[in-house]
Amino acid sequence: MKIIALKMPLLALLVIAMLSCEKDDDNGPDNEQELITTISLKFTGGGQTVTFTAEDKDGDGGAAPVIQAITLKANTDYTLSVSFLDASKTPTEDITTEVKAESNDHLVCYVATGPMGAPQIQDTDAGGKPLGLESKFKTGAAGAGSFKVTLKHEADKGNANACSTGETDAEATFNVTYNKKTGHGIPCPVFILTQVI
Ligand SMILES: [Ca+2]
Repeated sequence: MKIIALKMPLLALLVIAMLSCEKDDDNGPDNEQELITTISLKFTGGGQTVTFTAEDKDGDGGAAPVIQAITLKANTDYTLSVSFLDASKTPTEDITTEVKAESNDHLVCYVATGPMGAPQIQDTDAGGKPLGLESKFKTGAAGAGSFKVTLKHEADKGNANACSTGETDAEATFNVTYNKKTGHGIPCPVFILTQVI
């Protein structure tokens, strides 16, 4: 999972400002930095709503991110709502609001492997182009796969490979299990640790 500051230009300006000012009594850059520590995925379908998160509270380095394993029902229509949070603050700050406010500069990209259809983006930015905070998809047969979520900044939405452009604000890859509708309930989520790239 990759976690970096949401506003790199702001950080760069802060650094320049600090270098050019000998006396700076203002708050340090930590108070200005916007971090995304957490990607939260809310799936609604098959008569239930389930939420899974990928979280790295101390950002790059330090403690490894904790990425929950996703469990969904096979052959089921789902809607997906994704949120980006900064859980290093108390209370947790919802960065999704900022993503929406600067919707033209953001694009959420998804890569699914295994029996899961590619999510179809349902929402648009201020310019009518895809945003990706809301999407829907249909799961296939029972099985397993992975699901990568990436928040891109200043991607070229006119590019056929828009998700290959721009900068990455946050990214995580979840393991996904698709269960048959057996009526025996769903297994408890399995927590795994992955190393920061
Ligand atoms: Ca970390």
